[in-house]
Amino acid sequence: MPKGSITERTYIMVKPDGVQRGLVGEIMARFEKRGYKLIALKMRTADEALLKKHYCDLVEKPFFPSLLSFMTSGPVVSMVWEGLDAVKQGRQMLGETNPLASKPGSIRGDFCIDMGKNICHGSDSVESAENEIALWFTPEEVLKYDQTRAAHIYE
Ligand code: IDP
Ligand code: MG
Repeated sequence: MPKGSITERTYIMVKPDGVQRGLVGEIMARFEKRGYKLIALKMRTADEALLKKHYCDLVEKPFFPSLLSFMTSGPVVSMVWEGLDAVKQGRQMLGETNPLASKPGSIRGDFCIDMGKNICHGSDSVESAENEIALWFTPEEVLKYDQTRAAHIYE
């Protein structure tokens, strides 16, 4: 078995621009193909109260009002992916906050140009992942099941 935890979890969200642009399947496919296990999935239009909690570290930023109106403008797709180094690998797969700094091959590096429309969210630490998962899902919505292909993904 690998050194790290294969039950590390990250919160990944396709933002309203990603949903509108038809990138939900593309983003999910990348995590599936990489080997991660999908353990929660939901679509909804988030309200301001939820987003103020989700982005609590950004509420004082000058761009926060536009971030809020963008994020409440339409449905988002929320997911929890589980597997080795899910948080760090998830961030690598997403790319940098600024698409200009995002390498081709990353989601942002392949599909977007503007920081305010960067199509996806991924937790930045294991601690924030656990907080975000608890914010966007009830405990019952986060599933436990065996990934039968795990023996082909992990040593
Ligand atoms: P992250 O999404 O890569 O974790 P954060 O710093 O947590 O980046 O910011 C959350 C989101 O707020 C970003 O994904 C982006 O959509 C938006 N954002 C961050 N910084 C700026 C900015 O300077 N201008 C406009 N939007 C920003
Ligand atoms: Mg962030």
